[in-house]
Amino acid sequence: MGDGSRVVLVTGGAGFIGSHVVDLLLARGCRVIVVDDLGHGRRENLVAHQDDPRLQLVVVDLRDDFAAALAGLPRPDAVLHLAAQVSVPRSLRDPVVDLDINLRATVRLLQWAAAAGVRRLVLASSAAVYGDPARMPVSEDMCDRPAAPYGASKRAAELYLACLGPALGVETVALRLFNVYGPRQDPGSPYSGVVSLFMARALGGEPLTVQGDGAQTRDFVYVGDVARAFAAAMDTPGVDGLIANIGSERATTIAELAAAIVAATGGRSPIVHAPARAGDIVRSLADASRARVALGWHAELSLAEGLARTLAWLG
Ligand code: UD2
Repeated sequence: MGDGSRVVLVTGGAGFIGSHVVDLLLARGCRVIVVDDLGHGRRENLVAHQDDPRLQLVVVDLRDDFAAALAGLPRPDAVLHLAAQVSVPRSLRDPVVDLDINLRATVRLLQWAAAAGVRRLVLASSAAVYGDPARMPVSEDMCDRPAAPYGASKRAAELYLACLGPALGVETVALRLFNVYGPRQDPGSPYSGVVSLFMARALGGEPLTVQGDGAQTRDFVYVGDVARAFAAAMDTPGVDGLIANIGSERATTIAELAAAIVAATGGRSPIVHAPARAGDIVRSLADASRARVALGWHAELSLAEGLARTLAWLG
């Protein structure tokens, strides 16, 4: 990168992860078009760039006529597709909405990208494609049993990219994100990420609710590291068709996470227990060696440092 004439389109660019991708692209000299319906995304996430003429925000839902909204704008070199229906429980309640947003809109976006002459499309996929796999850590070939429509629609989107991308002449990469955390993650819903929920409660001196025995593990990856993965997926030559795990390769139990957050916030909050969440995955841990080899990417930030940065932002 570093070429100021490059244009990158980021869907979901006003969201938690997307806005960090936008920060990085602008820092590297790109022009950025953000497409976001501002359903979960927030203008505040992009406020640092409000006077930057290289950033353009187009407010449109990808289920609507987004092509009309994009007409007349510069042709992007790459599309980074992070707009999504992100709630696993909602995908069980509303599978057709999940399908429309996570699969149908992705296919339409790929067709638009082909017509616009876009070189490469990078999809934000998910560790949800794995369900509860028999072996840990998970590598990319173990993905046949998603536990919810969310994982199924993400997997289906990967498969559409794999067959349609070559047919339409668009290179594609899918990044399977593990549990992303960091500044701008919204603790506002019961289905928000556990880091943001625990931090908000700990800062308020309220109890942290560990669902289940707390021995379930997750692979927490810092949002800044994830943004670097998107930049690498966009720029690395010779990776057409790549699917890669994006995780820290470190397993943390939810009980450990709760204790670390209580300690980091001054230790006032009690930790209480509640029944395990229906359909909760017991273990999740990435084997990210493919990303390391193909993209030269690995997670750099330790969980302790990432939590400290997240707290500083909330603070
Ligand atoms: C993550 C992703 C989801 C999907 C999925 C794939 C987030 C926010 N969600 O879901 O989009 O990719 O992975 O498998 O990253 N917990 C508590 N107390 C709380 C909240 C959560 O104990 O107050 C537990 C919860 O029961 C679970 C763990 O923390 O065992 C992580 O929950 P989560 O909602 O942050 O993320 P997860 O892994 O279900």
